[in-house]
Amino acid sequence: ASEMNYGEEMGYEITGIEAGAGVVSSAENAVEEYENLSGWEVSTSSSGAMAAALGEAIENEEPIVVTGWTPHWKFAKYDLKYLEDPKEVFGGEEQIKTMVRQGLEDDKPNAYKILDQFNWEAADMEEVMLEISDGASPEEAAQNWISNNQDKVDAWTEGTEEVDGTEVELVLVNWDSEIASTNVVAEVMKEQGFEVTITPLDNGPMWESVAAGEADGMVAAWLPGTHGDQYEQNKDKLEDLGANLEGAKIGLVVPEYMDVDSIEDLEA
Ligand code: PBE
Repeated sequence: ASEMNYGEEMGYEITGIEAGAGVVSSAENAVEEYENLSGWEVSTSSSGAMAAALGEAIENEEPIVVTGWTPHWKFAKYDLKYLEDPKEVFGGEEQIKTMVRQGLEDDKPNAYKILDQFNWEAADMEEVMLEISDGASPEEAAQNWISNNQDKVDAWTEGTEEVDGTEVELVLVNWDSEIASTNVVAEVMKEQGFEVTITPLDNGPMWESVAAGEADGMVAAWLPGTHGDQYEQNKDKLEDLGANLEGAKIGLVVPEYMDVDSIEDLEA
């Protein structure tokens, strides 16, 4: 266990992100399940505010615990570690999956096929995220990735035909990872002649809008754990197009310089 009373220094606060995020619910469960976290709170704000707080703490070598996830650019920029989670509150390795509305295959077969064939790796997503965190616009970072990875993109559009202005609406939550993936898919579709709208929502409404057929689809379903509840509630009204990325993960993340390795090391 740590010799320093990090809890007091951090005001017994875990720095969270958007209130509807799965990783925030998991962090709240962790506060319930780990006795040493009794009296701690998970603050909610936004992914951007979390990243800013993390950067500031690191600049001052202060302790901080954030709700973190992989893929994310923060691991490329800072020396960070996941805290061990012996109670497995945050679950194991996850997939990011693509969900579309029912009827999309009949209505817009080429859009459906691109979404079905979209898949990439954590390193790809991280490349796009890092460029955005360094100041590029999401569209610009997406286009740069596309021009450097034309072979992968060709596999996503294989067997599809170009269209003339067919509208497609994609939904997302403004998490850095999903900004990257959704913009890459959108730029690829635009090159194929689609008119793509990207609408940011909260997590629950993102799932519900696809289930209700108001949006065509999303590439932001973290399963089986993070969005397990949303999936259960909406799965009968959605079409699951499978994984677009393997090896995702969520958990509590701290700077390497902190003398803690496990959630159980955090002090009450
Ligand atoms: N995240 C990123 C989301 C899923 C994608 C881990 C912040 C969440 O916790 O719901």
